[in-house]
Amino acid sequence: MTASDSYLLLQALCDELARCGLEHACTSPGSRCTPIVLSLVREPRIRCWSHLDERCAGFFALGAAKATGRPVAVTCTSGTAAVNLAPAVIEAFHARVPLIVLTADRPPELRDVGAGQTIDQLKLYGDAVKWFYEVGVERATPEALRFVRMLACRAYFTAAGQPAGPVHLNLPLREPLVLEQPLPEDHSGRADGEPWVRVDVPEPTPSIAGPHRFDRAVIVAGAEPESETTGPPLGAFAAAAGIPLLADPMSGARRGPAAIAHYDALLRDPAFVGEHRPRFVFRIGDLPTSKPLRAWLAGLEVPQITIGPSLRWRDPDAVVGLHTVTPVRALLAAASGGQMVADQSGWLQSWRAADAAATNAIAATLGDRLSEPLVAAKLGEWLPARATLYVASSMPVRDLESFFPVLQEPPRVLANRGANGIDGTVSSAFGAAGAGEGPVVLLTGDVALAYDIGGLLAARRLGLSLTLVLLNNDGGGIFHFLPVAREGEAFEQHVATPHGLEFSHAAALFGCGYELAQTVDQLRGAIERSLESPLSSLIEVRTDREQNLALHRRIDEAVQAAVSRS
Ligand SMILES: Cc1ncc(C[n+]2csc(CCOP(=O)(O)OP(=O)(O)O)c2C)c(N)n1
Repeated sequence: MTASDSYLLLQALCDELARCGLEHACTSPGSRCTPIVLSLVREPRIRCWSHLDERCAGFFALGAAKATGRPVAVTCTSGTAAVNLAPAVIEAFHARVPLIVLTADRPPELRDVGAGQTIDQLKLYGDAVKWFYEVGVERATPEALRFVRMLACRAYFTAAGQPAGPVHLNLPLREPLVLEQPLPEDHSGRADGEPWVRVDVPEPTPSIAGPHRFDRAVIVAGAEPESETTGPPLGAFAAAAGIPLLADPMSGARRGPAAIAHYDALLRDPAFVGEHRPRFVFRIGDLPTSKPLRAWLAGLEVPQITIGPSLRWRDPDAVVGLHTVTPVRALLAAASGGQMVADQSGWLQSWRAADAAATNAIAATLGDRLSEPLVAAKLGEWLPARATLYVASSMPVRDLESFFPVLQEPPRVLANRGANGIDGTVSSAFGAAGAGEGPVVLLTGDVALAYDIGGLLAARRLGLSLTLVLLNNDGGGIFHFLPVAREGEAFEQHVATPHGLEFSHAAALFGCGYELAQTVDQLRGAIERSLESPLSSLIEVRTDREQNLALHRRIDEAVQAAVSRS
């Protein structure tokens, strides 16, 4: 076996991935992975994004795959490099994001004998991949080339198929790792440029018989990989059917006259809950984060039905009675095509009146002083529909759910909510900025930013434009909402973890613009300037953890008072 064999097989693998539709790959440096990296880089249809750190590479690939809805490849060298991809692989598995992980490895004879940078990489990610395959070390015979082409198609379509997720190919490579002579031409692919194998999964066409009515129903919509195509018809359907739509911004469905923005605040109010008992619940996408919403769903003794393109068991309280496995779009098309009798009972109007009262109470409580909830609300107002808002876990994603307004054409909202980690947030947002369309704004806390500060390398090295809006409360503000906040100094040092970092230095180190915004107008101006700029910028808003907790409490009280008056 020669270097030509490895390169011929890898060239076929990359050609085949590109034929399937792969457009983006992330690389990281190393020796053993050289043939994979060079083969990806030499494939003109694949754009390669270079990273120093595999954790960043993995999350960048994740963000790119989320933004495009298509598989993205990520490769790395052997050893702990491959382990550093694990957080992104696990997030991709839980969030149904298609990734193709190509790890380089030592060949079998160099394993478990003390060879350098060699660990057991077989099934390294356990059950968090849809498919693992240990590729053989082969001569590039016509049969092996054909097999590798089939393998590439299988990897691509397995990652992309419902539910989407990561696949892992482990690629043992023997030395020499660089070519000594030019690679012979390879014509082993299909002559028409098509992939070796195509996969045809016809979309089901559900039929809904007879006139249908959904009195006193609600729709709960959470994060959904296909939010761009399901969000708009869902908003329109709910409005036509007169069904309140409790939609997390990540669902893409917080839009139109049936969307209820402040369900998180409304469902904290026992009086409101008592007066708004539904008869049906339709659940689409992931469960939203809101604790009051989850508790409310858990306590309802009414039929609850999930709708989604694959069977998933997102029901920690075991209250769902029917899982309807069908693409949401197809079902909505069938329902809208039939005879629909809208709920005329005033049910939706009652939810809307309460939501309007909550909106006013929140606006009055927030005023125009910069605060964490106000930033979440304002980003909704300011960002154009073509923008993507990437939101960090912790309070940013919760505040977005609680305070993001109902809009006609909202921006797309993405977040790493598969496993709810704060790791890799910056890199994921850069991945979305690199591979997706339209400007990307990241809303992040300071601990999440500090955690993935190395992700900022993508700004200058990869020439990417990302607007980072940093809510800096010097620690994890979320923990003040938990009972552990009573634990004094131990809480402060070991849970809240203040760090005192001066983030303008980080911006300077990584070649990002920096602005400190102290008023709403300054923040808006800074965001507008950043959206126009080809460079990345960090826009910092300083807040206080204790005051943030108190503000959230005041908002809850104001909403309850307003709703009981309405
Ligand atoms: C990888 C990972 N480690 C730890 C946690 C636990 N965790 C949840 S929120 C949080 C603090 C986040 O702080 P920050 O990003 O500043 O946001 P804030 O809470 O202030 O909104 C931590 C450590 C996590 N979610 N993910």
